[in-house]
Amino acid sequence: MTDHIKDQSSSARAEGSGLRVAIIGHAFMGVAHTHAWRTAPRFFPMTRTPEVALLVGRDEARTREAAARLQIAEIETDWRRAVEREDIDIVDICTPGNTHAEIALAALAAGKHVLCEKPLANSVSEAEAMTAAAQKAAVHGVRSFCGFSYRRTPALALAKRFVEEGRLGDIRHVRAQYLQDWLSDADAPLNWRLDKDKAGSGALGDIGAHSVDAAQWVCGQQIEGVSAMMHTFVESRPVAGTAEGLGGSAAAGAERGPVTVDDAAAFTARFSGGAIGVFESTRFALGRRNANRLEINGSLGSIAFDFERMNQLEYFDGRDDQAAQGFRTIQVTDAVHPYTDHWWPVGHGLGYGDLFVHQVADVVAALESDASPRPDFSDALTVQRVLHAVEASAGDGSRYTPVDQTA
Ligand code: 4PW
Repeated sequence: MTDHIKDQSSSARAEGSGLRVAIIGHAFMGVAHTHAWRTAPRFFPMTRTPEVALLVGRDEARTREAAARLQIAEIETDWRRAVEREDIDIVDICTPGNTHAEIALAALAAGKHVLCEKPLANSVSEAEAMTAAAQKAAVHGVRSFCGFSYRRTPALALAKRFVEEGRLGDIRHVRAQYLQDWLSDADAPLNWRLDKDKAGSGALGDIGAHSVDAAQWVCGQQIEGVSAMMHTFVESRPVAGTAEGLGGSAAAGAERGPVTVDDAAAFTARFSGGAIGVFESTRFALGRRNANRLEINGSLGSIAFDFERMNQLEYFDGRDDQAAQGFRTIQVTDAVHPYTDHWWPVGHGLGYGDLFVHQVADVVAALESDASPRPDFSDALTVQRVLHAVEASAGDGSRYTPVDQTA
């Protein structure tokens, strides 16, 4: 392991040098990130062009197949070798949460910039260690970044702009729901997202983390306290199929194994600026495929966003003439909107994969200016602390006040 950190600041490196990326993990997020590193330079100006140089996976045959499909020239089956390679500038961690800390700490110590998928880690202590290491490496120009990709949705970035411009006034209510339904079928097989040792938590960390980050970022306030409930509807599932897929349905009668995480989480929250919040995360909202929603009510106005209509933002201006008041739908596809001037003309809109393209564009722009891309590890640590508080508040469910039916 390198005992010194290579100086990665702009003054130390060759001008215009490219950015060679090692992607660790080749499932859903590995594919999304590969797409992004390849596409971003075609739409966003860069002086340091990223190149996906290496794909890392434990299983050699599956990693070779993925590399061929993704057209990546080299593979490694041990992330440690990838992290130590002199010809790698960025380590992009697209693996389950139980591996994030070990890989990120080694990469930072080796002087590599790190992009780590969310949530940052499976515990606050891991997230704190990663943040401390990132702050130490930052002295040498090494940057860290956590992949809360929904911040890169133009409509959510516009909502943040509206809050910062004071269009909503004082923020009073934050209402965040992340609703999916790929686990509604009790015979959908187990995968790593249902294993606490790998995922850390279930719906809370996998999708609730996005809601926490987006709410704090758009409102510019941090969550200071929570009161929570967590629940598991289906306690065992078929041990079948690949360990990665989202959903599906295994043959009836297949051997079953335990689900060790929450299927759903619900919590109320108090924000640092005085707002109160209501959060819901579930993968059992039958009919809601990827309804990542955020509504904010202020003293002057409101916004409402639903990822299932990701190119739109609902906006209510309380200062409109009373007779004309109502939520208006903004098509967030014009050049005046965040990110959109780099893409298609006249309202053609974007998709899920483009959020990761924006993420890469923001990371590369930050590296070119020696800035720290956001959200960095310290931002992600605030999310980790909220997740921990939600789990502590929910506890074993015994603290939930029963309704006295006899009164
Ligand atoms: O963060 C990801 C979400 O955007 C999750 O890990 C999976 O993909 C499930 O929902 C989406």
